[in-house]
Amino acid sequence: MGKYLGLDSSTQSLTGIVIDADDGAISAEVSINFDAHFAEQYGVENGVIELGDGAVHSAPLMWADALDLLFKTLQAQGVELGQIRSIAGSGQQHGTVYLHASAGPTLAELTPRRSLAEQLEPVFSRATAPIWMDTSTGQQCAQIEASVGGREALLALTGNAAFERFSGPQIRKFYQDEPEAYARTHYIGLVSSFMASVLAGKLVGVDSGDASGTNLMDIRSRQWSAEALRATAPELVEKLLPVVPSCTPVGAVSPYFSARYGLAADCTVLPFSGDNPCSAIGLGLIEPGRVALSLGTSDTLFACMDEPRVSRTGEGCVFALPDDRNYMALVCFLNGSLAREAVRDEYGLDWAGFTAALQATKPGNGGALMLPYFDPEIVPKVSRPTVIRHQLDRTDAQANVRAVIEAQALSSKIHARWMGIDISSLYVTGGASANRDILRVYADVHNCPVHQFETTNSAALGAALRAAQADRGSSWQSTVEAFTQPVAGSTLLPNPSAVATYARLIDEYEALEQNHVGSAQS
Ligand code: ADP
Ligand code: XUL
Repeated sequence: MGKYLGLDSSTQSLTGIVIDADDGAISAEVSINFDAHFAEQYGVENGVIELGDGAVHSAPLMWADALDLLFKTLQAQGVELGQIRSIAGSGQQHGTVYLHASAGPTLAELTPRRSLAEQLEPVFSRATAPIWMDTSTGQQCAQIEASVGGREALLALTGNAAFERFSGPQIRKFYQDEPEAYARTHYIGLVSSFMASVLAGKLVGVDSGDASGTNLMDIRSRQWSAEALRATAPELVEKLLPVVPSCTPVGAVSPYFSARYGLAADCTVLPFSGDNPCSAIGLGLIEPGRVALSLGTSDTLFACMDEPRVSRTGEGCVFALPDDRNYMALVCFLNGSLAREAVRDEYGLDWAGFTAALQATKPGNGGALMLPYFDPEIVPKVSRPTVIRHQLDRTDAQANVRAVIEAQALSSKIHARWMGIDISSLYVTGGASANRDILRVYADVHNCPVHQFETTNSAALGAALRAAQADRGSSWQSTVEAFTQPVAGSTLLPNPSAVATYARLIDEYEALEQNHVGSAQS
């Protein structure tokens, strides 16, 4: 029997997926929505607590509470939890959890007679945890970069520029704002390592996949960097456990879960990792060259890399892949569906009308271009809404539809160059990936086959696949194969004449972007 559980502790919910690695099938899937169950008790809305001035936190005790509810729900659905051989997990990246010295002993002595929430309540030295949506640490980012010798130096060391949501700047802010509470903190973990600690009944270190989202890890050695720690806060090394390898189990599940939910006493726990690194595994990005594109509210492009190339302009992030071998690159374009919907709505179209407009227009759009920053953009960095129409008549609905899609596809090619990857195929997911006329433009711009990929919870699936790979000692290829196949018959091949058109157009688009983006940044 090869059953494995993957958990994903995300912003709004905790999801569990059970896979059967022998059958290549998902056998159970449960999601606990935080607002639906805990809004009043923990004061969350959309899973988070807005504290003003850009500070966005959540409640770590709520995540533990949700873990009880998830196992209870799986049990009620008749899932035979005793058959699960190993559990791995994924967490929203960057969020930090602050614990007292009592955390270790409390975790080791959990009694199945009382809930996790009842027992864990006293272990937090900070009741709330800043999460990835927090933008309150601009000053700390500047201080950390300056202290290690500038942005280039931090990039070389950690693979990433200082980002406000990253754990290091968040820890520094806590140390500066609440020095006494910082001093009382015995252990600092991430969302991922906190959840793994609860499950394993002992403090578990951060894995290298999630540690690469902290501005604290040496991206090459995959260990904390003494220099980055020094630049962040005093005595930090004593508050962090060493970075752990992603693929080595940390031990068996806590007896709490065996007694309460019937998990096998020898069911192992793997370190948890970040949600994006786990998603990369869940989308089958285990070899360089294969690239995934998620066309959701925002658009995200991620890829597997065999070495940690960095984005000098701070456009993208680099994370260690939780296979203890490769790396992943991630670029997030804020104006994804937001921009597509803005154009759709401006011309009173529905998606069928939007698609018809794409079909009625030709690749290259007769030279008409758009810069589609309907909202401030992350990549390229644009601080205020900026929509530029170049040789594009605003009253021409069809040309505007093609222009927004061509802009997004060209931009995805331009801003993926730093990854140094020859993109040989694109695996596309997310709501807008249902639209094959949009995908056709991506196939032609990137000159590679585009495959549709059907998955909703790639992070939880990736975590379950990590558990399976570690337990079976199987190759990554054979582990992910059955679970990461594109939708049958979905492949779109590039059209040579359109490929040639876009190869000419891309320089013009890039020049337009460079002309306008500089002035839109201030
Ligand atoms: P997220 O997970 O980021 O909330 P989804 O991946 O579920 O988003 O994508 C939802 C989006 O997909 C919708 O906001 C909508 O704009 C887009 N979408 C759905 N169907 C189509 C379609 N046929 N063509 C283009 N976009 C679509
Ligand atoms: C990535 C990031 C988010 C979180 C939330 O850098 O901040 O994707 O991981 O899921």
